[in-house]
Amino acid sequence: MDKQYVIGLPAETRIINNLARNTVNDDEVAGVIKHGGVPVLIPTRNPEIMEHYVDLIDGLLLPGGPDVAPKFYGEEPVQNLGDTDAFLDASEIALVKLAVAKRKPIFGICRGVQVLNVALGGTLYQDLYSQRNHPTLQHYQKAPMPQGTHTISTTPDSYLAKIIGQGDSTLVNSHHHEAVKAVAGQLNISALAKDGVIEGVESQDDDLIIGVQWHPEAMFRTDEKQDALFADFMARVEKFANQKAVHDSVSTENE
Ligand SMILES: [Mn+2]
Repeated sequence: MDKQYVIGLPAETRIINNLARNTVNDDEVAGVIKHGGVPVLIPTRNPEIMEHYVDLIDGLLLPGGPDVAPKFYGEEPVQNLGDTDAFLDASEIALVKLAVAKRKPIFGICRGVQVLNVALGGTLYQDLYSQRNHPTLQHYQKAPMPQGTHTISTTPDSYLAKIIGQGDSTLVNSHHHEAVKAVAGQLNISALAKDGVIEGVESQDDDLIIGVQWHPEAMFRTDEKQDALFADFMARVEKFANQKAVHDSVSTENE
């Protein structure tokens, strides 16, 4: 990659030593840097200024984090909903809508796949175990995060299958009790767990959006398939940035 591309990572606000701190997962930062990206942290207290950030970045990485407040998809909170942060939700939902409008590629991880689904009109299980009528696997694993524990089946001919392979044998880690329920209209399911829980979604007509329910950032150092997700993200960022550069130069010539 000749040029270095700027990747925005929304920051979760956490109270550390009695101070509110803007935090990102250093493994996600490392995955971006490994593949030539320049990560920038996006504070999320002010949803109304997100357009400025989307103009600054070439791609958006939506990280893992707390549950999504169900008011954003028209539901009341159930008993087993976890911690939520409506400022984080509103900021990330704005980032998704703006990134889609401005054709900046998105890579959603865990909470990230949930947020992008909600931003585009889908819904979530607030808690798989109390809301799902099927036998459900252990999706909040007790194994260390770098270790895969359940398999997924990629959708044949999906874009995800091109990255990590066709078939039903890819082992992924799992650290969630929420999951995509109704898939947003412009997304397709790209992967399922063996119990039917949705483990990946992607945009239908292009490769602008990829989201996975597991944590590739905890696995990419030792697992080639998970590393390929970060490599593909940066390749998509480069492709869309080049398309925009061609579009902008044509627009300038016509002025
Ligand atoms: Mn899972």
